[in-house]
Amino acid sequence: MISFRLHRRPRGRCFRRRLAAGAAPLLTALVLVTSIPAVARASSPPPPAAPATPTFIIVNGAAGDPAYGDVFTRQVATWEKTATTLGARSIIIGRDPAEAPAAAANDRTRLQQSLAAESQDGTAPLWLVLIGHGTFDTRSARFNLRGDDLTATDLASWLQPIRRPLAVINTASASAPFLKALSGPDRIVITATRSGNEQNYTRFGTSLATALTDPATDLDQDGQVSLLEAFLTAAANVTEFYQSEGRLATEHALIDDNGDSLGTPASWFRGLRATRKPTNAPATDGPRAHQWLLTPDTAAATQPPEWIARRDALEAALATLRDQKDSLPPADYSRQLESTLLDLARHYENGPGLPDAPANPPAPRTP
Ligand SMILES: [Ca+2]
Ligand SMILES: [Ca+2]
Repeated sequence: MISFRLHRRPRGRCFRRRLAAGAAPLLTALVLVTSIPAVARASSPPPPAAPATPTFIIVNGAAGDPAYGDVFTRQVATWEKTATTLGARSIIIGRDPAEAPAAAANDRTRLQQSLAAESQDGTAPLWLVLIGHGTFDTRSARFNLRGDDLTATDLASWLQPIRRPLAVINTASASAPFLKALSGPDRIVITATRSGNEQNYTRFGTSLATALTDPATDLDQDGQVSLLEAFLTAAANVTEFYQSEGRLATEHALIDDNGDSLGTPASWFRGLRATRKPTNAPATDGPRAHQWLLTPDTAAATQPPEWIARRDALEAALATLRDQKDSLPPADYSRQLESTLLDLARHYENGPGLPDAPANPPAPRTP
């Protein structure tokens, strides 16, 4: 049984190991902790740490050509294995033979029914992974299924009641309109393309599945692979493919994890932090997706919920402060940054069971 809160980064263990090894003073801890990515929506209180089981709904889209069928089937198998590793429940749609009893209802209906059967509330993450082809007719984006296709509007309607943490990953061509349609609070949406007009076959899906099991995907080398790291690694590999082939890239993946309906391409990231945000976006994308782990968070699983909640709140305060950097007087920003980092450093240094006052993380001040 794995809860969403336990799917967090094992910063405590890594950080304390660093401190113990070097007997570093607090200032060193402050420097080290600056590498800790933070939470996207600092204003949101951390959800309760009650145990819960995530669900992966993995959709094997219509292949068209049998060669694509093999490609899609391999991706589905990799995602299914990831779900198993996380202790999650997995539901596969579209893989069974079309004549099988389970496929008597078409795949679109099965997806609708599967989503309707999911708990709408709680802290257990719901993952929806779409693997296949997509199309766009200048008005409506579709994900191709056996039988009736799935439109972005369909999916938005079916997901509307879902208040659980939700990640939708659409690896198909012409998938970008799904991001705008599905974006919302506590949701991560990843698409293989930046517009509906990118309708060529996408390599992002294969690249993402490969990234799930590639040790190099652990970009910050903390022993865990996050959804953000997988997105960035997959997108980078797609870019490298087109460059090495001397071809114009026909796909540009996007991620949105702050609910503003605006996606951020991988090329806007330096390391794990986005250095740009879309015009009028309230915050950068990425920190939230870095908290969704694709490998078990064994370190966090051993920490008391109170310790994890405190860590998350401090990271949230840090993320908010970073987003306010350009609007704060430099001296104020530096002072608040130092205070927050020191609190976080004390928290990691003390570990569970020891207080690290102040009891509440400092709320970044507005200018
Ligand atoms: Ca990592
Ligand atoms: Ca966004």
